[in-house]
Amino acid sequence: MKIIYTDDHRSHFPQGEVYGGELVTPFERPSRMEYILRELKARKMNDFMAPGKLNMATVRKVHDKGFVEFLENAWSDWQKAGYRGEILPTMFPVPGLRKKPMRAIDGKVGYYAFGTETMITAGTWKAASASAAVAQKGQALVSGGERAAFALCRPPGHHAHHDLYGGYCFLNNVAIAAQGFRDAGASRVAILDVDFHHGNGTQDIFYDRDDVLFCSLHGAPEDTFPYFLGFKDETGRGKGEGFNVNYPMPPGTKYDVWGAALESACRKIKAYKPDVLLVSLGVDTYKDDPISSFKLTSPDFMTYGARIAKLKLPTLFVMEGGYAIDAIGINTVNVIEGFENG
Ligand code: SP5
Ligand code: ZN
Repeated sequence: MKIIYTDDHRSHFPQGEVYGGELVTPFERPSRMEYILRELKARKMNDFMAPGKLNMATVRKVHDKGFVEFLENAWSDWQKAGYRGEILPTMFPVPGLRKKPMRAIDGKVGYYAFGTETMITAGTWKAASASAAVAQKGQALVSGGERAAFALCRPPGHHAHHDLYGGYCFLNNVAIAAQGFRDAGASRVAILDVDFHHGNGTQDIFYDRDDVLFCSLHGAPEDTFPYFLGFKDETGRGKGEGFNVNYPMPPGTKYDVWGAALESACRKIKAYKPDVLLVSLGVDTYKDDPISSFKLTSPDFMTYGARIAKLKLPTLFVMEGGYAIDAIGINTVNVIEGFENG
């Protein structure tokens, strides 16, 4: 399978992540890609391609115009304000306050962020826009007839809403690719999100739509990030009613329960008869992931890759999370290998 990748992700590496009241080295770090690349090459998966130029028209169909401009200009605006650190919000327009357009960069940051763990730094826009271009290239390949492709995106995207960043995500790569499939002629697009965390951003973007089915398997929001979205009763709105399916699961979930949820999601996807499948591929469901609580083993990743292949759909894998660095390569490539042999 073709793998789309660029080194541009390296320009996003904030010095800190707010974690348990400390500033720690971000879990979402450039070396994640090195481990995945090494394992791909070790298994003779060498069909690499570079992305093209980012098609901004597609980006603007899933993201707010002001939000995209904010991301592009945030670093220079922060510099102009005289700040010496990285960009971190201090105030949010939570219910009770008012969400009005802001002039001050500090106000804009709170307006467009949903949390505090994700810092913006000098190279964030370069990396985030390149990551979206990686997803777009994968979409173009699959739209052009490839059975499958792997968009090795970094930074990840599935937490980014129409107009909010957070959870290590800035532009929603999988949503941008899904929109690209629609624009290229697909009538129905299915997104299967297997990252440990709920794909709150992807859900938000497609919540009112019936042309994109979103299914997410994740840690129950009462227990884990992103906390305030991803409940079972979120099923879509208006025309989108019935086209959003959440599978929240408790801490300690093993493959018996997780695999049953996957089976249910695969049946929903099959019944939807999509033209194409996107997989938000996070491997933070792994038992040793430092910020997650599911208990999948490395062989489980191969098993579920094969199950996804049985859907027999043109498929684009889009990389999301996974923070057990020494196993991220094995687990990610297990999914791809399981799919290819499945
Ligand atoms: C793409 C993706 O996987 N984003 C995840 C963002 C999670 N950020 C919040 C981390 C907070 C972790 N708290 C873990 C408690 C473990 N004891
Ligand atoms: Zn995750």
